[in-house]
Order: sequence, then structure tokens, then C-alpha cells
Amino acid sequence: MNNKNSDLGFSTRAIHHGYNPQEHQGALIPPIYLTSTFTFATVQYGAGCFAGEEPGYFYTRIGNPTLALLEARMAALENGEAAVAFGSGMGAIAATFWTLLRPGDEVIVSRTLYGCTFALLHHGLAEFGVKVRHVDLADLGNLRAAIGPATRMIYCESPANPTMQLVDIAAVAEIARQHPKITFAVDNTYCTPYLQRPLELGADLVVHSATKYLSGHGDITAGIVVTRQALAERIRLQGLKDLTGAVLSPQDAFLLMRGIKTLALRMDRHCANAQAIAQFLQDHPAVAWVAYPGLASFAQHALAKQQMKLPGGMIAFELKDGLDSGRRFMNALGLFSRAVSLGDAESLAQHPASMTHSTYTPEERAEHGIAEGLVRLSVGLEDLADLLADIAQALDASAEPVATRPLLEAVGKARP
Ligand code: 3LM
Repeated sequence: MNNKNSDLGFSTRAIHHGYNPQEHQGALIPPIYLTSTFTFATVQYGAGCFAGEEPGYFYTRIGNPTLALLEARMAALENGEAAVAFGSGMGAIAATFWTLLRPGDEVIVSRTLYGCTFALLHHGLAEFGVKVRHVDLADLGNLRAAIGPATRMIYCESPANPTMQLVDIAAVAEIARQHPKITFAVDNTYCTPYLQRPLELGADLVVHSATKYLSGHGDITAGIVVTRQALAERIRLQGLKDLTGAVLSPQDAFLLMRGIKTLALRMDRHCANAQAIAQFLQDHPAVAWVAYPGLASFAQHALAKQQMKLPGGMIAFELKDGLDSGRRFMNALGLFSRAVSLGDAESLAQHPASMTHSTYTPEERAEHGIAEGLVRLSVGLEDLADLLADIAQALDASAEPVATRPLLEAVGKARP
């Protein structure tokens, strides 16, 4: 299998792209180049590598054959020119921001962002002289009004973590295209390229926490940037090599590629389970609201159908009695684990206000649309009937005061 296979289907590329066993002793599975450094046949050759005049590998923070295969595969799946792998999603995001932004520049970001991205912007870049402007991108008039001569980036998540608000990526891209100095970047973690491909919709750059669905097995942290060749090289040589050093280990790149092979299968199952659970929650009398792009009641349901293949595996909802009953609900869950992160085979539940989005002050959460009682579910790959039974019993328990239903007893009963 060579690299000229962009006509092949998504899963075929996820399994084969960029690898030819005949070039590796016939090994079906790509070898892991578990080495930090590479030897030079001559001093002159080594000098040529450092000068960018020789194509070879010389140090894993800058390049490694196992990482290069992962990068080629991710570029093929996102339909981009090139990719750069990182040791975490935050590594990828930080390297992108630090490469593209300078003191005095402005970055326009969507209303709600993952907690650590929010912290990086407000407690990191803002303190180094970058102006951060949150804009509700649901109204494109807001975006047009916010763009000024210093704007260098537009950055969003769609769906947003944890509110599920979508951004019309094609519409924002059209506005961004009119400003050659602006890079439009989309965090595609919630969707993966199987569900949504922002570059095809006109975005300039995609970032991922590959820790999540791309890996799919909850056993590594990783990040990816996919963009044009020249920009990818800048991000590699500045953001990765010098500014963050946030390199991915070749061993974790191997695990990530193993996860990516089953991405389409897993996403189909995540989405089917999540759709049924979202519907069940919406119909339950204890539930105040549910945000899931696959529900007809979701405000941006039409946009979801337009830009996402399926509605994803993430659900946000709130109980009628708010935070206290939400806590009782989460403590009563037996099959869902109480944990942050998402996209694993195991179903997870967490409370953004006190966990993933505790980097916001309560006032900031209110301003950015994150309800204190919001419960976030990452729906896993277990059997739907078991997940529904767990949710049903936890909703029943959420109505009872904690004292009448000891936590351990509830967990013990539901855990298989
Ligand atoms: C979480 N999110 O539970 P890493 N972009 C998005 C993300 O959701 C995340 C990152 C980037 C969660 C992690 S919270 C302590 C646990 C949309 C991570 C950052 O650096 O690989 O974790 O990616 O929502």
C-alpha cells in the first residue's frame, strides 16, 4: 500500500495508509522505532540533516519513522497535507498558539472551550500580550464585527466541550478566507475525522486530543495537528521542537495507530448508544434538558446533520433539581465510571463545573454558558441495555437524599 490512496475508503486508509510491509521485512504491523536519536554516517551528513538539506531522521523530538507514519495516516484521514504528532492534546494546542501568535495579536475564540484550553488562553497567552476575545459564533455578525487588524486566529470547538454548542464551520471559514492573515483552527476532538472534517469545510488547521476517540482505549495521552505542509513544518520546528517540546513517544504512536484502525466501527457504536441514551434522558421526568446533536429538539440539529456524519458519543444534560440531584445521579452510577476524559470503550460521567471546567470561575462559567448542574456523559461501547439500566436506576436514585442510599451499596449493586 503506498501513499497515493486517497480514493480508498476511510477505514481502508485508517488501516493501511502509508505502510508497505514489503519495505519492513514483510511485517504486517509497522515496527516501533524506539529510539531517541539516529546515527550519522558522516559529520557532513549530520550537518546536512540539521540544515534541513538531508531528508533523514536525527532526533525523535523533531521526527521519527513511527511518528511519521501516524502523521501521514492522520493527514490522510482529515484530508490535509501534513500532520504533527504531540504528547497530548494540550501540547498540540499550545504549540499551535505559540507558533501563530505574538504579543499584540488577537485571537477570536468560540464562546465555550475545554477548561485547559481556556486556561492556556487566559492565564498563558493573555499574560504574554495576546488579546483573547470570546465571540458567540452562532451569530456570524458577531464574528464580522470582532475581526480587526490585529486578528491572527479564529479558534473553536464544535461541538463545544461541555455545552455541545456547534459552530457552522463552512460559514466561519468563508469569513476567515477574506482575511489572509487569519488562521482558522478547529478542535475536532469530539468528532474525529470519521464524523467531521473541518479542512474539507474550509478550515485551515485541525487539532485533536488524540487521547480520546482516536486512541479509543484510554491508555495514552496524545495530540495531533493537521494543516498545510508549510504551516505544519513551522509548528513542528517552532511549536514542537523549541516552544513546547511536547513530543509523542513512538510506543504511544503505535498504540494510537492501533486504536485508529477501529475508529469507524467504534464511532458508529458510540453514536448509536448515545442517540438512544439521549432520547431516554429527554423522555425522563427528572431531566430538565438534554443537549445532543442527534435530537430533533437540539437547537442546531439541522447544522449537525449538515456538517457531521453522525451526532457523536457525548451528551450534556441537567436534572430538574440541578446540582444536588446531579451529584446523587453520578454517585449512583454503577456501570458508568465517574471520570474525566472521553471517547473510551468504558462509559464515563463527570461534572464539568467542579472538574474539567473548574479552570473557569463560577462567574466565567455563567458567562460562557456552562450550567453548574450540567452532567457530561461520554457514552462507551458497552451493551445499550446495560447502559440504559444503569442510567435508569441512577435517575431513580437521584430523587432520593444521599443519606438513604449509601454510595457503596449503590455502586456494588450495579457493577457487573
Ligand atoms: C475532558 N479533555 O475530560 P489532552 N481539546 C478538547 C478536550 O476535551 C481535551 C483537550 C483538548 C478532557 C480531559 S480534563 C483534566 C481531562 C476538546 C481534553 C486536551 O491534553 O490530550 O488531555 O487534550 O474533557
